[in-house]
Amino acid sequence: MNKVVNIVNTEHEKLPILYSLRNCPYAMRARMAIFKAKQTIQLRDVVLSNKPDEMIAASPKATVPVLVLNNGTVIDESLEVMLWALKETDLIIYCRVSITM
Ligand SMILES: N[C@@H](CCC(=O)N[C@@H](CS)C(=O)NCC(=O)O)C(=O)O
Repeated sequence: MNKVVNIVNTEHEKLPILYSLRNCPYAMRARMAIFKAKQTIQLRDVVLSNKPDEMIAASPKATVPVLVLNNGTVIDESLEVMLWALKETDLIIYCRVSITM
């Protein structure tokens, strides 16, 4: 199971932030990969008509999903978020197969 983050302590502040949108298929595939890979992130659901300034600063193209890592790296393509999530798991093999087909 993915770790449940207690938002009362400050541990969550060290986690990558995923700006997401519940009914966006690109954000869905990013979240599914993160879930399957058991990665722990802070999930920030956005409203497209009122995108957070921090998200636009991180990724001026302002589409979701956007993943901001602790080291400041920004991943703003859903496929790249999937590859980041799955890279430490056996699931990456299936991802590579489907990309090269
Ligand atoms: N190429 C992007 C496409 C993402 C995308 O187009 N997301 C839509 C929502 S499903 C979006 O953020 N649109 C911005 C807007 O409508 O303002 C990816 O795969 O990450």
